Amino acid sequence: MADGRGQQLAPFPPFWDPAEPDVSAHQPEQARLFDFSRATFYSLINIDECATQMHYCQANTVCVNLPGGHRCDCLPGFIRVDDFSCTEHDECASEQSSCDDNAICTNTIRGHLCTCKPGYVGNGTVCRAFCEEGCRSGGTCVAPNTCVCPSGFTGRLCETDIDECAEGLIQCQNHSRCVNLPGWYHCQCRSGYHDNGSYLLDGSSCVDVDECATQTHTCWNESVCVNLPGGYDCMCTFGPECTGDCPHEDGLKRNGEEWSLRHDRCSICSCKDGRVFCRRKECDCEDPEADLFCCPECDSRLSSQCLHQSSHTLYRSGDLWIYSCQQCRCLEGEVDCWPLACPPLPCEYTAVSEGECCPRCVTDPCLADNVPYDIRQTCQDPAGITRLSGAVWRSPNTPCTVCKCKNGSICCSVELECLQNN
Ligand SMILES: [Ca+2]
Ligand SMILES: [Ca+2]
Repeated sequence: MADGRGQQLAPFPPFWDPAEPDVSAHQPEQARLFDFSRATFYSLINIDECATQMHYCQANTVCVNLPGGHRCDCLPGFIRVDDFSCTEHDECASEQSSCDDNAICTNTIRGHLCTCKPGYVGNGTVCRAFCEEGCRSGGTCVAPNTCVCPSGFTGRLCETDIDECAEGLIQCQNHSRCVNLPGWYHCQCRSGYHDNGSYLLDGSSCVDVDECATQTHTCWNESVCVNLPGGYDCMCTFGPECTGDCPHEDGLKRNGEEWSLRHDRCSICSCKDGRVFCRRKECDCEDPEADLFCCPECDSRLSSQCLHQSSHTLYRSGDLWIYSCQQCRCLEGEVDCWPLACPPLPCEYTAVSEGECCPRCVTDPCLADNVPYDIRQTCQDPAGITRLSGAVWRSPNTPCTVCKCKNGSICCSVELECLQNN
């Protein structure tokens, strides 16, 4: 038969038609005569399938005739594969198969088959977990539809940056403030402070700017600059200029006077003892007269909200977020974006990781993506050939390995696609 089952060797002879139930009702003896099974039929006529070559026994078996059918017994020392065949060895049971841990092993004659389990893809020898929507931000697909995210990212597909600043995961030292970046964060020196050159991650390398020594102060004539942590002071003790008044915008502001800047109506400045202090006007959202231009966070009008570029998140006027390596801001219903400011790096080699926007320091020049090729720095490959900086070559022994000379360092990588095709 088409399905190869040994028990169904020939169609049942058409001498009993179940569509005629009246046969048994009116002629019971005749019905009883026909009421026997197929097996009984074959045992009665006693066909020897083994002798007549009507059996389906295959490799490494011996056909055994039975009343009403036959059986395929394994030859001594052989192991069953299925009803009709046996093999000398079961690699699947003895764990000698070449199947991946995530493959199903099927024993066959003279070998075995490896098929990747559902949710995994590959040739059976190598099965890799498959994530239908992929993993973002450099995440790794470790199990079907399961991503493991690199540090700094979260979410089902690793699509969400962890805001280390908002979640209080890190503490920036006093003289710095936390700035969130995709994949990480950085502690930026507060105004009046600058980095001493060691660029420590927690901001503890932020030191006071000496405005007096660097001549960046604005002390007037006879007043004396005095450096202070995070700022400076102008001391005027002697002379006709020591009125405490402040020269400002081509005029003179009196000591204690307050005013708004001509080009920035959101600021408020004051003169105190010869020094000008400017700050943003404070916003009181309870005040119905609040200037919404200066205080966008007080703007609750629907028309002032913005829709995030890639999601259904609504932002209020004044809100900030990061999108596509840009800092974006919602202002009265309009989204304004500008490139993200990246922290300065004190190192020679840097690289931008997948999903991130700013480069980070790396020690290995092979991992760096900022190597300026210096033609004087050559490499000697294992065969003794001198390669120029920037040169790319394949090793004759391992053709799937591609090497590159990066400023004196040989950087090799294996091409996975090449390995799979060879
Ligand atoms: Ca972050
Ligand atoms: Ca200072």
